[in-house]
Amino acid sequence: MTNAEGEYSFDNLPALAGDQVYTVVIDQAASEDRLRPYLPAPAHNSGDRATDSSTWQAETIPGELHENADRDPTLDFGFVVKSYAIGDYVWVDTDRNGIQNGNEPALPGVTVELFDGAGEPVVDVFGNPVTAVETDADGRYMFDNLSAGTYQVKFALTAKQVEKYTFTKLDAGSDDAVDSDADPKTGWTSKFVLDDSNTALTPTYDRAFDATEGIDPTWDAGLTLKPDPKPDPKPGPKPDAKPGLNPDAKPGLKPAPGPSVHTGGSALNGHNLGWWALAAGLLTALATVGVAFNSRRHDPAIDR
Ligand SMILES: [Ca+2]
Ligand SMILES: [Ca+2]
Ligand SMILES: [Ca+2]
Repeated sequence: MTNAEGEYSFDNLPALAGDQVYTVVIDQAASEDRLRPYLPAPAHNSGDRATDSSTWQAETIPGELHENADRDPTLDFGFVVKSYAIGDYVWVDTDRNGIQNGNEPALPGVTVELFDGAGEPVVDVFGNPVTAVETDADGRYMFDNLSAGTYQVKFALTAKQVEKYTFTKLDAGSDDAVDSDADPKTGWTSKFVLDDSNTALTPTYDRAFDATEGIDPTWDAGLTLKPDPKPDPKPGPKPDAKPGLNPDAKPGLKPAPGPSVHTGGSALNGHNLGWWALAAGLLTALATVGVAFNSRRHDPAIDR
């Protein structure tokens, strides 16, 4: 077993002859727990055996280790920590069903933060602090190069966004890929684990990432528009809507059936209902025309 410094050696081996080599192999089964967070480092043919890395097994150089006390300290194995990515979408849930429907727009400019299971900031596999990101023009965000562990995402709305939006319903339906994961009260997701047990991880994604173990793209937030905060101060009929119009004409689409028009056998009686419909439309669109028209309608001369 490697010691605390990662060193190992096999001592007191018989000298080799000719092109014989010794082969060192990592016992992957016996080392399963220890190696679980790791992958072999990339093969690197630098030509410097002293500093390069072999993958799972390494051999001595043919023709060497022939003399007493010969030693080959160049059989090394580098590992990289497995890495993970998460994402990926913030959208406007127009129909408020909590599901990402195809016709619903993405929401750019939403701040997304990543924390560990204790709600503390995290660092990536390179030791760099993981800072907040904003959803892009497609409503997408991603955190890449994360180490295994427990995480939480927070969708943090600005004061302006809070005025306009509220989070849609949580965990609607049965497909994590198209639901919303932000707690409507806090904007935080539930805690989730990135490691070999995460079944949402996929290597197939429409954007590039570096994580060795894939991306879990199921951490999303849907937002719905808040109702207009300023209700109509004058609900119901608006008697002053079109000042100047004859009250008979105000309803717009239906000209008031003034008795003077329909009685007395004037020329207007010969007009059909289609004409009236056309006149009504003009009343609505052009108030001044409506006024003129009404004043004619009530011309006593025509009435008779
Ligand atoms: Ca080496
Ligand atoms: Ca929807
Ligand atoms: Ca989701």
